[in-house]
Amino acid sequence: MNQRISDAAIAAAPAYVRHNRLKQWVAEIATLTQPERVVWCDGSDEEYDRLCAEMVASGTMKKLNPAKRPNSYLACSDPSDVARVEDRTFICSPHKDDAGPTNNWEEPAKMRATLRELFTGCMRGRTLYVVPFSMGPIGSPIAHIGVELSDSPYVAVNMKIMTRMGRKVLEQLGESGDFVPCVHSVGKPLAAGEKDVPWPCNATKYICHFPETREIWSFGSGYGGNALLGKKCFALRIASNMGREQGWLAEHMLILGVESPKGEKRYVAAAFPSACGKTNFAMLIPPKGFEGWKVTTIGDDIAWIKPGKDGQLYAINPEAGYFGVAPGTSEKTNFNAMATLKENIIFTNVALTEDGDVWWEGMTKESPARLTDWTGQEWTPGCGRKAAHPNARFTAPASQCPSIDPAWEDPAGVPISAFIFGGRRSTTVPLVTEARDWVEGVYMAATMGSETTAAAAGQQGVVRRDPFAMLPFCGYNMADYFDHWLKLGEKLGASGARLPKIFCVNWFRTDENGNFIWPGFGDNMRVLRWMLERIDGKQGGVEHVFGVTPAYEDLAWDGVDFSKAAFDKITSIDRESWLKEFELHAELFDNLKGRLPEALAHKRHALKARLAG
Ligand code: SAT
Ligand code: MN
Repeated sequence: MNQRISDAAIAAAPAYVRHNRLKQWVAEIATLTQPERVVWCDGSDEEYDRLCAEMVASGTMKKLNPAKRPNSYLACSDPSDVARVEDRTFICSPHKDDAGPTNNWEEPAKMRATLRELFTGCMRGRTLYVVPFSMGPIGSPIAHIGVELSDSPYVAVNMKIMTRMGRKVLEQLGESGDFVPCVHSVGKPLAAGEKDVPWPCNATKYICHFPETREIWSFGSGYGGNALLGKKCFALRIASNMGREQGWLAEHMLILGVESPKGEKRYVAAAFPSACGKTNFAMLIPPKGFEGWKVTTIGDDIAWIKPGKDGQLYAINPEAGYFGVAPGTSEKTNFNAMATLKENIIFTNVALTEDGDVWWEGMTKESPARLTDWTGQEWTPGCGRKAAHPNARFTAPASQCPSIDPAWEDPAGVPISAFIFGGRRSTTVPLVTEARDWVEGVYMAATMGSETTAAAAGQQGVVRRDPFAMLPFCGYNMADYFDHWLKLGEKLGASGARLPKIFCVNWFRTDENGNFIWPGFGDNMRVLRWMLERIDGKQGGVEHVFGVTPAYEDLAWDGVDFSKAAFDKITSIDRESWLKEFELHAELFDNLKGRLPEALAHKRHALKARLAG
């Protein structure tokens, strides 16, 4: 019987699959998981249409009204499977210290035994999809390949949008190319004749990474980063390990281009925690008063950054689509995203309108009079429930974005002039601060804090340290990660290359009534412009305790009424709050002690002394 499954898995491989090790591995996993059949995905539109049609027939997805939202679907998940599960995410490095105190760790052999048990027969009654994917333009020296074996057709179709997926990847892989093996199961085998549920999943969940062998195993969830393994699991947790070994960076960053009216173009990369508006920032439309300025999008979530021959850092977006937060997205907050969402979209956990379109909180000022909410219940405006889940998402092809940068598929990547780090902080952290040097910038990024959001299961709105917005995504010891950043800066600096400038921002400060002070969205352009002018040495700034900040006059205020009083409020540095903040930095550092780079401990002392002084 097992031999039969293994033979069938190999027999199912199309003739263009020439990679024997890959075929062997697929056969092995098929033997372990015992699927009904094995399908090798070619990534074609026909295949996508067929899988979607099958999911419509099985009740996993609804086809939206083609007159309103052509070629688009709505999937609603099980209410228990709506976000990343950080407490079920494991880094299984040989030594606990290599995962570090900010990751869950399990001994590789022990975790393998657990997984072997869970995966045995876990695909019974289902199809195993072989999903080959490239993170980054196929053939780019910055790109890397993975193969996900999944029993979820929802995963297969999402991977077609989110990555370069299918036949062309296997052709690139050839007979012996390297790939990251990713195994995924929703963890709900079907007995003979058992009827499936619309969103199969399992209460037991494991999202496991083996940095040493660069493998990913995910069990029990069909949602987002738990299941689309190219994203957080590969492009951040495994790739951060690869980057550390090979001298590059895998970061939780958007990448955007800015062109001035004079035609000068620069690219910046910006890190914010999940669901803090990265997609909005990446697709920013310059506000009134910025005529002639242009912002273009390379990526909205992840950046792979490698040093070029000239010592400069070049970045690609390893993804090919956006898995963006729907609630709060509107023509006002993100016009380009709304334009991107017109057709060919998979929506997850948003509400369905009576005419077969989608809706979510914040999409329009007035909510429709009647909806079917994400749980399938009838919904009316006063009913007291949200129509869309707060972590509802859209999966959209990047190529449909009106602000897409012409170089977004350039295999060489784009040169990065600045790194921006931002948390969600209602207090304490000023609008923008420029680090005076690389070490100071690394310190700022390392000590970033943020209020938690619905992207992860658990409590929302509590401040936690989220270094580099990588807390849930760094695949090794966070202290070693800081060290990697410091060393890379040192090395590039020594080679004479001009390092990107580092800035820290906070769009989220609130007033006494809890309202945001900074308008955000398009107005972030004002801050962005100041940064670019600083890079070119054309702009003033005021030095304060931990960096350089613009004076009111340094920002361009054309087209907006933002008073000096409001500016002072949003840029103020409260001594008491900062003394407390430095204590929180100390707590983080203490947690990482042993491996924490000395330069950061020194920096903390120096900054604190300056504040006290
Ligand atoms: O990890 S997800 O891809 O589900 C979304 C996120 O956290 O940014
Ligand atoms: Mn993210």
